[in-house]
Amino acid sequence: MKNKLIVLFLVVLLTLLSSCIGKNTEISTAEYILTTDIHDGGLAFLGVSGEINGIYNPKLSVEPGQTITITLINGGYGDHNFSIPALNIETKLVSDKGETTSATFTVPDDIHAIEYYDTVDNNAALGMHGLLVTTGTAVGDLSDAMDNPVNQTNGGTASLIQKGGCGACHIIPGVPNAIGTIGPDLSTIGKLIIDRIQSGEYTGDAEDIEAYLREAIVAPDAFLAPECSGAPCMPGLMPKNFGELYTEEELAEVVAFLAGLPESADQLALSGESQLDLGDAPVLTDQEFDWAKQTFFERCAGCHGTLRNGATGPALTPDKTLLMGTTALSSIIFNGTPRGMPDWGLQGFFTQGQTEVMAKFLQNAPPEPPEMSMDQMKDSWQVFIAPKDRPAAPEHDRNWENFFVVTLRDAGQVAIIDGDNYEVVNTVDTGYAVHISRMSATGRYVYTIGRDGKLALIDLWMEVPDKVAEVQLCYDARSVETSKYNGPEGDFTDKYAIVGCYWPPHFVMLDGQTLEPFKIVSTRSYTYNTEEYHPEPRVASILASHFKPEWIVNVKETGQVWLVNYSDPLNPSIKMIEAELFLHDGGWDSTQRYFMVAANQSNAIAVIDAQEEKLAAIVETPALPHPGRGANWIDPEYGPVWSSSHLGDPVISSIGTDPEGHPDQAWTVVRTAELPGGGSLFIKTHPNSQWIWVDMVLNPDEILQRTICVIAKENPDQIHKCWEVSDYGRAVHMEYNMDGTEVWVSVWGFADKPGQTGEIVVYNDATLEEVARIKDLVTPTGKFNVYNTVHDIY
Ligand code: DHE
Repeated sequence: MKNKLIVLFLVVLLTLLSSCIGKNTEISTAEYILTTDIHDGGLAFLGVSGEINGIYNPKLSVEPGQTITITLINGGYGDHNFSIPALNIETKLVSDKGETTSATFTVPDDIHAIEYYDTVDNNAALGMHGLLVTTGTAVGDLSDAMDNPVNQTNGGTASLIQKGGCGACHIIPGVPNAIGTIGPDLSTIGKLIIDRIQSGEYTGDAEDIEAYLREAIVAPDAFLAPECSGAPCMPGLMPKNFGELYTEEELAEVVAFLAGLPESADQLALSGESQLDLGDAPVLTDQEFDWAKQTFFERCAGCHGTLRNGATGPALTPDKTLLMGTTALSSIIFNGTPRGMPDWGLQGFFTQGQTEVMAKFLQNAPPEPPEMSMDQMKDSWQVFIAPKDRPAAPEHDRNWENFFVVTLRDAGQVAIIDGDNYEVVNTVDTGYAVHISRMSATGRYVYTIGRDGKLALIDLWMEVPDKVAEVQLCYDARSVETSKYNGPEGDFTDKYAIVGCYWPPHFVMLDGQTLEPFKIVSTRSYTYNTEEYHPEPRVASILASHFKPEWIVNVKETGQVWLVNYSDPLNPSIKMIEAELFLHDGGWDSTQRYFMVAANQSNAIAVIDAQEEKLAAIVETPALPHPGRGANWIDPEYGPVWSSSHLGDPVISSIGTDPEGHPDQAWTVVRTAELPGGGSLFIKTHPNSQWIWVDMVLNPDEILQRTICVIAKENPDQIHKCWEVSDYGRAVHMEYNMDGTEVWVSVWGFADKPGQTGEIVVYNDATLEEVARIKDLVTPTGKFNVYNTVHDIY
């Protein structure tokens, strides 16, 4: 109390003195009074009197040529000083509460923004730093800096940060839409740096906060921050051209602002820079626009949506992309992100120029894609061999139930491979960027769906298994399933098929023997939680019930699981179950009563009780679950569990699935096991196996991309072993053979690099030793063993 009174007395005295000074001098002088205080669990300068009164680490406005006096009153909490290292200014130390010190200096002409600190001990790291900013210095005419329209706005610090597109990757308080989670969160960066420099982990050249930030901007790989939203920060993600993009003045302003965080955010808000004028989208030539439109549809719409409303990937509508700007967008497109965005540039799919064209395209409104009618579908429908002309029994003596149907993604084909001897039995043309295959209930027929919505029907009983029919049902599809029910309500074995489309958003029911489409059901409807109309609710995974004539259809954007009863297929009854937004992939639990589906962007697994036809639970999980169909196994402690891999967090998570035997653990994550990295798409096991296998195919690190790991079921908290499957490409998707003794892993190579197009590596599941390599396959990805796919064994 006594000290506070002393401070108050000194403040009054100094205020009086400064007002006297003000009367006798030119307006080119100013004085600021600061004291020291505790703030937000650290220390801070606290403004005293005038416009900075009560503001922590206030921005001190100055003018070039002005004479400034700074007075520091020790308000307690140890020794302090006031210092501006860039101007060689440092007051004497004040050790006792109430003790004052001051520094007077002239503001140089060539500064725009500069930092002040308390350089005693680690007071700066604890929060004692702020900004000295020249008033009236506009940030220059930004309009010709680059063609990002945000640059043409009000020219403040927020505009500068938007010019670099920093907010696309970083959380930056005070800057509109700066909520990116690709790079480190910068909310308190100004407070962290000194500690980091002193910690010994730092690998760059900086010795103070300003130099650290400058280096981080112009030479981002000199030191990688330890954490990027829960994952290790990866080299190469941040563009290296900010040194060219920003002028020296601009760079200094951005650095000064970041150094002053979080307090500088409040000041930005006070300055009225909380809104930016988006301006117009960048202009593309007709040729550029057509290229970007087609390429977006082929490569990007799967995750971001044809109308770009987002799902597996974030929304890319102009209200978001204009704020991100061309630089940030093209960097993300080129380099990918640790959370699963592919590195299209690094992989060689796009040149730097093409990524910029795509970045500009994304700042324009998305073009409206066409619908597809039943007539159009029927026009594309072809039956090559009519059902009556097909074999009545297998025409070969191969063990066709142990065939693997392998997606050759970029070839637009599937390979049918004999699982007993690894011979490629046939390679069949299917759809563009072919995605998955599912089998009919007997296993005799294979249904393969391409991203172009083309469905191919393959008969495995033919002497040389081949395509017997095909049809196109939409422009963009991911899923297909068959009717598997045979029971009191009828025998639907090999009778129907269903295709789920991304665009147009609908599903189509077809004759299972001929692929003649007979029913289209639109999925356009209302989001389950807010009842808002959604123009593009895409059909994600579809699974067939073994106990009812029903398909489980997952409608991604409205968050509904539809139970579609096909017993009266022209008049299907549909039960719509409210689940969670962003439903994607999933599979049955071991009893095949509960359907477990990842709501990936919601970080949750929805559990559907297919027997009672209701939602059983929403299970919160680590970030971005992506299970494929998941993995069922018996946990030594918690009994039956179902595990998911994750695109976001570097873990696998296991959920209890036994409400009868283990009610306390049912529908909760009972275990997580850490992986060396995130970006995992698939996990797999088999009832006969002691292991759970998992990939990390979308990890940005090229070693981890081709590494797989196994976890022992008897010691499930940790990895048993990880290894590289190849010296090129990516290791993706595991599948067991029929009896669960071998595991096949795809090496997803490069279609245009002979010798590295891709292969399948076969492992002995018991010993984890390599058994065979099936070479020279073109970009193999998913593999579907006939027996396991029919019976949903995973
Ligand atoms: Fe897939 C399953 C969607 C990218 C390989 N993928 C699925 C399913 C969906 C889906 C909805 C579930 C189908 C089902 O069970 O009925 N996939 C999508 C996308 O939207 C996404 C993210 C982006 C895109 O543009 O398509 C996408 N998928 C990929 C790939 O890049 C993969 C790795 C290689 C490829 O084929 O292009 C890929 N997806 C697979 C595989 C499955 C799959 C192998 C089936 C896993 C299983 O074991 O059942």
